[in-house]
Amino acid sequence: MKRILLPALLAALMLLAACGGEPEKKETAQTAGDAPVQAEPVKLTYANFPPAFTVPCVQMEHWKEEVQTRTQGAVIVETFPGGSLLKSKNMLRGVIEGQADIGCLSMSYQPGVFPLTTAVEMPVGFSSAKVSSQVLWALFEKYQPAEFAQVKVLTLFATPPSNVMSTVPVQSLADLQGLELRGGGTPAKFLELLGAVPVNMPMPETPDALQKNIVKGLFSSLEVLQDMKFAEYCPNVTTLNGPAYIFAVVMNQAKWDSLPEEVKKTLDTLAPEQAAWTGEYWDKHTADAVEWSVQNHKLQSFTLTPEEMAQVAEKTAGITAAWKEAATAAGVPAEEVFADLLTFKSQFEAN
Ligand code: DTR
Repeated sequence: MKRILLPALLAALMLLAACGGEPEKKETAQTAGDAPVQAEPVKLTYANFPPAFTVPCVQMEHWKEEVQTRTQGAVIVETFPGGSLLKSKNMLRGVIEGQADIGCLSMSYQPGVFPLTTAVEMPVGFSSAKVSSQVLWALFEKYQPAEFAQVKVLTLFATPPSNVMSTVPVQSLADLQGLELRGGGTPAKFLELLGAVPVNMPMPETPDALQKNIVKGLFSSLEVLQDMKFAEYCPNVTTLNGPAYIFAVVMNQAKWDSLPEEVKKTLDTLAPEQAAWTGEYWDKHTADAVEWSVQNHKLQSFTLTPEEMAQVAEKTAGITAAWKEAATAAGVPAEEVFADLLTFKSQFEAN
């Protein structure tokens, strides 16, 4: 009898301790401050295509830190730079299909796929990436474009203006004629109208193409002089203040829908702040990279004469007209969007 009673008594005591001894631990979300604390953190994978040390990946790590801090650990983000999870070409599809929860893509690499947001690639003379990134977000918020209907947009950002980095000095428009330069999307169109030969290839393939002399340079924001070590091959810069490249960070819609409301709120609040942070960081880092290239690779900078710059504006003026036509055909209210683009630009420039 004793032998049977003792284990039964012990089991009963353990059950009692489990049920009533300690304050109840909730399985569901509790609110602490403005973010939820969950029993099990939500884990999100975040894919990016360029190497870890480039700006699109620096902004990814910043976002990750912000999210983990603001949700007090309720969301954990695992980052995959360098195309280690998904490559640039299939980023949108990959996120829609759930191969990654989150992905960073450049709309500039897929002409025609993003008819509204590519307004921000127009050569309207953006003074900084901070301004163009904020304008991009403002347009997105106002129009909620159909091009992102299948995903949740977590943030958007744009590069500083594109300029020529080349193996040979480009001191005039004549030097640009027939010159093969890496470029994509609207920036590539801009090059073409000036007589250069744009070659579309992903950023990570460019160092190899430069070494093999397949391209004589590239047309991009200048921070890559340092980050991708392009200053080594291209110690010449020509200022054209050409169009920016634009980026989006998107999330799988079903994954987004499954997030706790408090987490969604936190991510929505972060979205425009992240756009401004990335633009500002990109501007500052670009200035530092140019200085680094002068110190380490004797970078030479060239500007065109005011007459030639007027020719640049004249030769590339058709880009905006062509965008309006294509955007209208895709169902975008192009005139209204373009007018808003200019209004938002002056508003953010004034701040
Ligand atoms: N210029 C575009 C965008 C870009 C600028 N810096 C980076 C760094 C990594 C990837 C893309 C970009 C481009 O050349 O693709």
